[in-house]
Amino acid sequence: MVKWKVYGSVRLLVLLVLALNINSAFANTTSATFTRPSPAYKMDGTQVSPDAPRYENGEFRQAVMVEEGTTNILLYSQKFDNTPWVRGQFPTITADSDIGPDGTYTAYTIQDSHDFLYDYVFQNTTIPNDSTCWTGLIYVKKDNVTTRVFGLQMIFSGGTSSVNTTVALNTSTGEAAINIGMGSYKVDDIGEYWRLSLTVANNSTGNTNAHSDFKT
Ligand SMILES: [Ca+2]
Repeated sequence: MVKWKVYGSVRLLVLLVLALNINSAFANTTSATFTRPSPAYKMDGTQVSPDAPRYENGEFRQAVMVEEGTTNILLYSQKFDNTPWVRGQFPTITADSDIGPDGTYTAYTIQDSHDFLYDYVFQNTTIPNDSTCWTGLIYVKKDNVTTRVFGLQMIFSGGTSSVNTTVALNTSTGEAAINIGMGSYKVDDIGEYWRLSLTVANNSTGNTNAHSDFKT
């Protein structure tokens, strides 16, 4: 296993994704309707109620965000001290210890406890045996630490050919790179946070367990 040297803590707010229910519709030429059966999140992590459109800054001021339907399959995706989440190497987790990207005091602090071992938090989820692309998304607070490498990882296993991908993020500069496996990633600058997402395809070889983790 690759060993990353890490100091300090990482503050983050995770919204792990996976999803469905496409649901935006514009009715006719004289009036438009918008429906969405579940809550959604703006770029800054603010939750928006069902059937309420999300407005983001676009090229010509505010615009309605329309995306493909998604469903978050992770449980307690902003509460890392709840049962579905498991700690590896036992990092210290402190709930509601900083301001999150949505302005609420709900960010968790993950305190790294080993310089030369990963400290990680993960959750396992069942996924279908197909070639669906899955996206993990996490908000990580910016800092000036240049020695830390933060990782977001997805492992699909249980079949004859597992998938294992990690994207590493420099929390100081926002630079990122895939350092294990194959996939695509994106980093958005959201005020005090980096919004890091990783998209990885399953491979129809029998993998039905999705391990999602973040680590330092
Ligand atoms: Ca560590």
